[in-house]
Amino acid sequence: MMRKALAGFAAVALMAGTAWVAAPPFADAQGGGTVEVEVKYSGAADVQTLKVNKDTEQCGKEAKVENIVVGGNKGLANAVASIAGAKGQPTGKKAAIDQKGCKFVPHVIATTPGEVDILNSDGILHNIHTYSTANPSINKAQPKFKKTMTEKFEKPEFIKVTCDVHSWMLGWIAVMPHPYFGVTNESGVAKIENAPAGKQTVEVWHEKLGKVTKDVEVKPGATTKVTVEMVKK
Ligand SMILES: [Cu+2]
Repeated sequence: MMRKALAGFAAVALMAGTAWVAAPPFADAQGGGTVEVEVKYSGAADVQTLKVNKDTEQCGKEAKVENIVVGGNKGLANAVASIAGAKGQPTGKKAAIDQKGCKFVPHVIATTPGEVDILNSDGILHNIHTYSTANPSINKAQPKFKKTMTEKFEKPEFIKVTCDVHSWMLGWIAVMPHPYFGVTNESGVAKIENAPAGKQTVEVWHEKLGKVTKDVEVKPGATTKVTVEMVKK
């Protein structure tokens, strides 16, 4: 089923003449396993609270800047876990990030190269501004009537997203080179589905804490758990 869907996607990509034609063959998903990555951080959380003096009806009177979010059991949220150096086709799913309450929701999204929908649930003026090197950077207004803007991110990269109207707004779009990734939830857990079996290296990225790797043996058809500690740089 999955393979068929991916084959269909590849055919569409072929017709569209996109770069995916040159991508290596899809790794055999039937032999894949799940990796459950628990990311821990022993340091203190870093969430700044700022006073808001504009658009308070939608934004509220206070904004939180979520630099380091630590949940119960020292779980680190908003980290991207992936299989380092893996090869694979794009997910074929369009990712989305919303602007809601003058916050990017979720704070971090991860996707494979392609289109991303940038939503404006607030119904006020926002201004998307991305900071990237591999992809062209975007700096454009999203007026209140514009519910969705679709942007293309073709190259793997961790892209910082801000809003020039609301200085505290900060989010990340992780464009990953393959589909074997997950973003940690508020408990610090990310699931990587269908990861290629065998000896692999899990790489964890966090916007403030950088990157950490850990070796793991992925068992086909089973869930392998791994705990990764991040430390302050
Ligand atoms: Cu904004």
